[in-house]
Amino acid sequence: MNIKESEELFNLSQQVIPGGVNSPVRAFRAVGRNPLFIKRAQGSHITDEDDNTYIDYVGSWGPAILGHAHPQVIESVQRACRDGLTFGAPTRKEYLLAEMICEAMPSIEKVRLVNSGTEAVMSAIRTARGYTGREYIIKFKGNYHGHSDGLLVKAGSGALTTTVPDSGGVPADYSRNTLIALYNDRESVHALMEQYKDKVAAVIVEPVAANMGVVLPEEGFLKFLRDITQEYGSLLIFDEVITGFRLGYGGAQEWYGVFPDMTTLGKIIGGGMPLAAYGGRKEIMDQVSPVGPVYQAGTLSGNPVATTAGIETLKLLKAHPEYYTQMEQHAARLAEAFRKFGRRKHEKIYVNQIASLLCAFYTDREVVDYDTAVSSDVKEYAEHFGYLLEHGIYTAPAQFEAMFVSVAHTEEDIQKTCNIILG
Ligand code: KE4
Repeated sequence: MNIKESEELFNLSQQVIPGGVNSPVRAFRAVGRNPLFIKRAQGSHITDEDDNTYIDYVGSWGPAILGHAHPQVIESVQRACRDGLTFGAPTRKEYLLAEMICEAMPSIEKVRLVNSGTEAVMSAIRTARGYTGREYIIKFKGNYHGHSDGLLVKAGSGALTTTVPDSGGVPADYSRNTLIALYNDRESVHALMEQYKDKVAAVIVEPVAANMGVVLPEEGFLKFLRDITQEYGSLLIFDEVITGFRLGYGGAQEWYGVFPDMTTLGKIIGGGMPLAAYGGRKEIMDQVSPVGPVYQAGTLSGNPVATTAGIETLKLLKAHPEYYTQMEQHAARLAEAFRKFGRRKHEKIYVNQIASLLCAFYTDREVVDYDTAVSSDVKEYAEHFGYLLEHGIYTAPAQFEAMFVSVAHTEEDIQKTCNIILG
């Protein structure tokens, strides 16, 4: 596979950008290769600087649910650009997109548009603390909510519950108010709530975990979180940056019928442009400036070009519920191909799949939480990743991510991918 241009660009890029990338996972370090530099994407395919083309199952980590460069989205964005890129003033489109989000997820009565999932989660947590007057946040081991200081934490060496920073540059004190529970482990949540009682502002959870690979909530786990937060007067925050409009038009909260107090969104709602959001009940969101005392702001928040891409994307998803059925069927076929590969080669493979999200873990254990997810053999993953890439299939360059199927993946793409998975 000729990747000369990518190699050259990678050498140059590392001189002026840390690791040659603007987000660590893109560096391909987890799969022991140098990254490909992508120059174009169309539908279900991406093309690198050496004109190698791949069937893309990363989809920019979720936003490209319609496939890349959907003509209706592109045309509307081009038109919007001609009216100016940014005004720093309220626009009709911010209202329209906010209205669409509230209509899709009734638990969201008011929503604030921001620029990234990190910013959405950071702001949601600040709002939860402002609304409750409490300081502690409970998150789950293996859940990722962006890179704000208070969330880059790991279990402290002593008690499981307290945390220490999990990144350079984060003062120890910043992790003091972040507690860690175990995904799908009700007792770990109950113990924390009992210990911290009326000091917990919120529990934040990925309703379907997609940052330790894909791990599904066990039967009743989300309902348990809904009940226990209500019991202790804490807020429940669903981080739906990945699952929002991905599992279905109403996200994980519609899929599971569990409705949080606050929701964070990103990726799909920007249609590929930098746009994210946090929202919830009116009395919570009215804590946010300029109405309430919780400050949050942003020069490009609700940007007219980004909101155009988001509106067009959501319009297409809403008008075509059949898209979700198609994506789920295609994802199920890919999951079965990975399982068949596992059985045939006596490899250890365990696959989790829900809607258009899936992940193959190279382990013989059932992957139901963080510990079973990390039992996966990351070398096996890297090896299969390399085989797939060299045969034109672009999957996540790290085990603890997800595969994303889009509307643009055709029957032919799926069949070809299954054949290559099976080798
Ligand atoms: P961003 O700040 O990257 O827009 O969103 C942070 C975030 C928040 N919540 C969830 C559930 C997320 O998955 C993310 C970001 N997802 C990663 C993929 N695992 C983005 C890819 C990357 O970091 O380059």
